[in-house]
Amino acid sequence: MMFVKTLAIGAALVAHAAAVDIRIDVGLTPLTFTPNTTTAKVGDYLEYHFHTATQHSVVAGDFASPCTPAKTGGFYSGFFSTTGTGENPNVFRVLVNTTDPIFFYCSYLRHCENGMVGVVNPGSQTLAAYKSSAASASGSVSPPGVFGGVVTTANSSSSTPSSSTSSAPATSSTAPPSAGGGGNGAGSLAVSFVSLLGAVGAAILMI
Ligand SMILES: [Cu+2]
Repeated sequence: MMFVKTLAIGAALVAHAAAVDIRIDVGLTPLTFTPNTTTAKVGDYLEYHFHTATQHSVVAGDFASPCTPAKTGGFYSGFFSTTGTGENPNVFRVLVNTTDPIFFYCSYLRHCENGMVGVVNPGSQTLAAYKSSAASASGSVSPPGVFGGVVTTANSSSSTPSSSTSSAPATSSTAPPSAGGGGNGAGSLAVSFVSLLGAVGAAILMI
């Protein structure tokens, strides 16, 4: 009964922990989103990290009309650049509220037409198809102002994913020794149980 209760609590914890921050690097290599294809659940956050002194942005678009903003919903980060080293201290965070495909592009100059596009939860509409029709788009449109997400410091959110990815293995590598210690405890318990059985056996034999 207690075991079942523990399982239920464990499952609840897992369900809570399920929403994740999905890091997408912008301009890490020229005219790219990395990754440019990803999957996300409702409740996850897309977190765009901007690189390079060249300006970039991210705009949610419609599959049918590449390099122009989504007609409903969507988001726009505004333009970001860096001093040339590292990433911009600010990130753009977008709460995912659908499992439908979300196409997005960079609206700076001809970056979209030149293939700086990405997608979350692609379906039958592929990124390759979006990219190829973007190549012949007549221009790239930036919405009038930032919307659909939050510009925030990367401090908490960017260093957490990177340090948690690097510290997570450390945590799990420290976990086995302590589990091993527990194992040893269980082992000595087992040994004493076996010796107890032996003693009982001996006692039986002696009768
Ligand atoms: Cu760009």
